[in-house]
Amino acid sequence: MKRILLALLLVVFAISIAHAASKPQLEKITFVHYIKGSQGKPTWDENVTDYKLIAGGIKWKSLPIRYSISLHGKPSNLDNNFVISAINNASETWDEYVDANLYEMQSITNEPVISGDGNNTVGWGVLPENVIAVTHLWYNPATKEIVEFDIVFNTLYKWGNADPDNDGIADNPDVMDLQNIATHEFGHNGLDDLRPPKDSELTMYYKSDYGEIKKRTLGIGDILGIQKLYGS
Ligand SMILES: [Ca+2]
Ligand SMILES: [Ca+2]
Ligand SMILES: [Ca+2]
Ligand SMILES: [Zn+2]
Repeated sequence: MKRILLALLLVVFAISIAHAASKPQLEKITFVHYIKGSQGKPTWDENVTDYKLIAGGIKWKSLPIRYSISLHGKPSNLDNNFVISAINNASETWDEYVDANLYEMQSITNEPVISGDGNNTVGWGVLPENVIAVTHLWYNPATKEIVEFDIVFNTLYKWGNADPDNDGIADNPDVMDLQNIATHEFGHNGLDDLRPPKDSELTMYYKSDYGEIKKRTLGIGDILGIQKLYGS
């Protein structure tokens, strides 16, 4: 009798293990990017070495991270070529600092961004008015593997190119710079927001504003963080 019971227990145990293995319990995390309130002049620079990993170091385990750009809900003032190049410039900015090919654009789509559909998509959607953009991640907490990311830019903002001549000096103070915000959001594939005021010049600082372009280029902390995850 005891032996039968033990055998039965073992079977139940084996089934529950098989079940857990076939259906990983994924978790979702969302990063919200806020518009800045009025602030004094920053006294820090992008040599700050801070970075913060997410949930103990979740990351992509197979590279490159392939993504699609969605033109669904794209503001009508933006032409497709500008959108595609601004977003690809943003992802490639991270690529430059790791040996591996980190990001690769896969396709252009007219489907909306959907979190949880298994596709990595970058596009537009309606968000609360103090939110510039969000990044949604899905990851497996057991393996620390990120399995999906999506970026949503808020359609309520006036998007554009704040530095059309690309000389590092903003010329259009009244547009939300697409490449600037996209660079920050791509960083969330392993890097968390930084909130201390001394991190305000880094790409992973949690707030931005109209006319800002400083997040287009990585600071020291951003570089150390991405290399910690994906190698130098
Ligand atoms: Ca690449
Ligand atoms: Ca998705
Ligand atoms: Ca300029
Ligand atoms: Zn963020």
